[in-house]
Amino acid sequence: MRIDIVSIFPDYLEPLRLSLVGKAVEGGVIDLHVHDLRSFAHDRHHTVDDTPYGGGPGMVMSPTPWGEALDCIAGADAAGRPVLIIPTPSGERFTQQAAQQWSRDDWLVFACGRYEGIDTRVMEHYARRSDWAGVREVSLGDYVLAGGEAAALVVIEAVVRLIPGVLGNSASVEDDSFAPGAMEQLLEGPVYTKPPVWRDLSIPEVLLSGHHGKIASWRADQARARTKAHRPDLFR
Ligand code: JBK
Repeated sequence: MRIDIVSIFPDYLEPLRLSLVGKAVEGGVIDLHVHDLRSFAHDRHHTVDDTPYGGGPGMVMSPTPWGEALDCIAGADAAGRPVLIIPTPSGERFTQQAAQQWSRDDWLVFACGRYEGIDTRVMEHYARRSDWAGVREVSLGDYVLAGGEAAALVVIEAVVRLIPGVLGNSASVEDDSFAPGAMEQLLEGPVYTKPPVWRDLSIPEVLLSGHHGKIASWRADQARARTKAHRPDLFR
């Protein structure tokens, strides 16, 4: 899979060189390209923002450098059709289902906005371009970030770990809280490892019983209790 990321803070994406995603990059599973949006702004100060039409606070990212950057990334000789993903608080909620869908795509391009966002015509334009595979504006949740970079890191990690061969143990993917077919839509319950007693805290007796049926039903009870307490919205 090819992944391109456009940002005015390319160093913000350096964590993609670490850990699980970093190994996928080193191993050639991911062909990663990080681009500095300012290198596509040709004025003296490499300006990427301007005041909003209609007035209001803050600044809006100009469509001009965005168009140059995206056309340069997916030029006339491009190997395929990229999906343009734009993290924004006004997007549709990012879910495990979207992560699974994108893990099967060949090419993802992330546009990381700052300030009050990117001029909407950028999304309109690339949604209509037949040499692009679509535009998805996605939000991680109802809170305010300084820009799309941290959200892009989250989306990329969620996607890349689903690519076959990236995770050592594919059973852990199927066990994920939000994986389709996981215990309905329940959160995972508590987990324990050695030592059996830690600071006066022991582990639930049932986990030492060796009775796999009892362990499975205890875990299901725990998952239901945790979901009811932490995520009543998931609990029917
Ligand atoms: C937020 O994906 N998000 O949730 C997001 C992206 C960019 C800015 C934001 O404030 N919440």
